[in-house]
Amino acid sequence: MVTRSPKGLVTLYEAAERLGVHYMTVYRYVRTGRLPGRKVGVEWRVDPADLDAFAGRAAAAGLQPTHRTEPPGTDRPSAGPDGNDDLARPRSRRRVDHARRLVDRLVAGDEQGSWDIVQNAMASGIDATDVYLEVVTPALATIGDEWSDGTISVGQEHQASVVVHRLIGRLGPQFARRGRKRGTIVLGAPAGDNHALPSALFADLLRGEGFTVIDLGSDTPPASFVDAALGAERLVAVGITATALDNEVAIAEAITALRGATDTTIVVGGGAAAEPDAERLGADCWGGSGRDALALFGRLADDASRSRRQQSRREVR
Ligand code: B12
Repeated sequence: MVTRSPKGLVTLYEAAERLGVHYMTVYRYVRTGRLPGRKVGVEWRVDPADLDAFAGRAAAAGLQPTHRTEPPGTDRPSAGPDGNDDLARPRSRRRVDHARRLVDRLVAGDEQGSWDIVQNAMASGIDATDVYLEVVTPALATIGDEWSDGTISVGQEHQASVVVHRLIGRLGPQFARRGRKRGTIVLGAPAGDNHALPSALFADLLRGEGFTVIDLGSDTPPASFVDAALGAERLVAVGITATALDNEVAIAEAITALRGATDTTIVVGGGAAAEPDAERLGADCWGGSGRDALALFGRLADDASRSRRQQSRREVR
């Protein structure tokens, strides 16, 4: 059954079906910008015209993918239009679909099996950041889709979430950086949002970029955002992680409380928010997710340290 949004956009599942590649391959095309995608809520959708253009480029490059016949989960290689993807590689160099394998182990609640997949991915040269962004995040997106279409149960989704928390616990030390920190980021999900994994994972990515992170986790009361911001050393920004839909009132309340007590920069990000939402709710900006969000916090830290330097020069004069 193909799920269409009102504008005729198609899901990543249908895009994968049409291209004859694995779901995870299409997800990667979209996340890396090779295939234009739009977020509807927290799910990606693709315009069929973009899909046709993409398939045309693949055909022109002599890499027209064949139709998929294997069930999901097999390690079928995939093709891309840039001549630099899996079908173009010799068999020995084909990339194992770590994300799909991880889905299977997570849904089974198998921590050791999940950890083995993470370790295999790292042994094959994927660093901890890419394990989060290219393996764990797409695996969770698949689990969300499978929960949504009834393929897996709520219990399996919960079990998978618990295992991911434990994977994050094990991977966390990989993101420790020595030396002077770039400043502090306060992160948390707004009140009523029970998703703790997005900020936990993003906190590690920020730590890997040299930040101190105070992660308040899920369901954070506005006053706790304020307390954390006021107590933070060299605060760069407060990031509000929005994953649950229809939770705008809580996001706005957190922003209002922060505005009343601090002059910090407030960034909204995560799967349930989009740029116009963030601005409408009173945030300074929308941060997106993944590498774009990391780059944004990097720019904010650079701006903050520039203005601190200017301030101290003014004080000297
Ligand atoms: C795990 C999970 C849960 C777990 C959460 C467990 C936990 N401890 O976190 C539980 C089971 C509790 C849960 C509950 C619900 N969930 Co849920 N959940 C998920 C799932 C599978 C994974 C979420 C996740 O961790 N993703 C991994 C993170 C790393 O991915 P990400 O969000 O893209 O992460 C990036 C950004 O968040 C960014 N980032 C993080 N913080 C910040 C901060 C700033 C400022 C910036 C700039 C960026 C940034 O960095 C990350 C890395 O790039 C998603 C599926 C999905 N597509 O994500 C559904 C999903 C989010 N849930 C969904 C739903 C519907 C629910 C429930 C309403 C279900 C229900 N009926 O009870 C409840 C909501 C409860 C509530 N009030 O919050 C829907 C959301 C609605 C939609 N269709 O858009 C999804 C998309 C599933 C689906 N496909 O339908 N869920």
